[in-house]
Amino acid sequence: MSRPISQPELQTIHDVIVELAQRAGERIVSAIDKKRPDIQSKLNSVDLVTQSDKDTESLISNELKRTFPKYAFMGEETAEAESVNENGGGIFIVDPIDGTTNFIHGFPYFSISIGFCYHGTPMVGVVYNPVRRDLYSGIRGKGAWKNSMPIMQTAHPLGTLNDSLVILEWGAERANRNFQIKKEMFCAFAERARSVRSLGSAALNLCALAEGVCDVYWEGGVHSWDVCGAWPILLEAGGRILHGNTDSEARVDDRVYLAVRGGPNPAPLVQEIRTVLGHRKLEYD
Ligand code: LIP
Repeated sequence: MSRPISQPELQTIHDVIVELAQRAGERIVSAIDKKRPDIQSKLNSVDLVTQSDKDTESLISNELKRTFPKYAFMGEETAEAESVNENGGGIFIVDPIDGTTNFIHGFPYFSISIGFCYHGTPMVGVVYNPVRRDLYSGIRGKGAWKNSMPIMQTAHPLGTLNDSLVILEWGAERANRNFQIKKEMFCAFAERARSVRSLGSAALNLCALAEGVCDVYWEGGVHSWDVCGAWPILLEAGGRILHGNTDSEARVDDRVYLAVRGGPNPAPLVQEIRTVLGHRKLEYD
């Protein structure tokens, strides 16, 4: 059995990645000011990457490998396979720009997301929106913060879907069974919820739940780098992240998530969403 990781070590990791996310953010914002980003497509025409994504990942990976050589690194732009439990130890999981499409369009909802997983569990996370200069962070067992102020769990109970603001994302698929399910669920939520949002950054969506400004997030197809940085933030703010297809607590690489904000009495809302989902299951390799 390897040793548990100590709170002082988690705090050190937190402080380093906060500083790094802010430094990366300044670079990304200065790239916006200079020119339209250089865009390339990955899986298809809606799955995009820019030179800023690559440069930012390289800055973050160089710094983390230099500062914490004993821990592994996985980033969206360089990962060859998704593995969150590297050698059974610690791994940094990074999305250099979560919300690349928003970044390309200048829509100010994208973030640098840096998470640290230990034995497959997200323990520390930072999500930084460099346009709004909103910095969210969390350490498991210690708390979550926005711009250095503690994020307090709301006392406002979760209600029904009818009382809820729901986030559903479209991802990078446009013509398969998963996309069909997302279309059906968009309509189902639109009919039943107070309203539906699709904002384009999984990391910031989970932070919106942590702050209590949205109630539900449902998405499939994202990866551990999209969610790992925000994971400890939402859990420390009292929220829950469940597998999107089953009743179990989610693992960071499940790729299908149903998350709810903190607050008393989440079970009836989760049950209502499960009933609306019915037989629909999003499937990813
Ligand atoms: C994005 C996610 C978003 C999802 C997009 C994309 P990226 O991350 O955060 O929720 O719907 O397809 O994966 O690719 O901008 O880092």
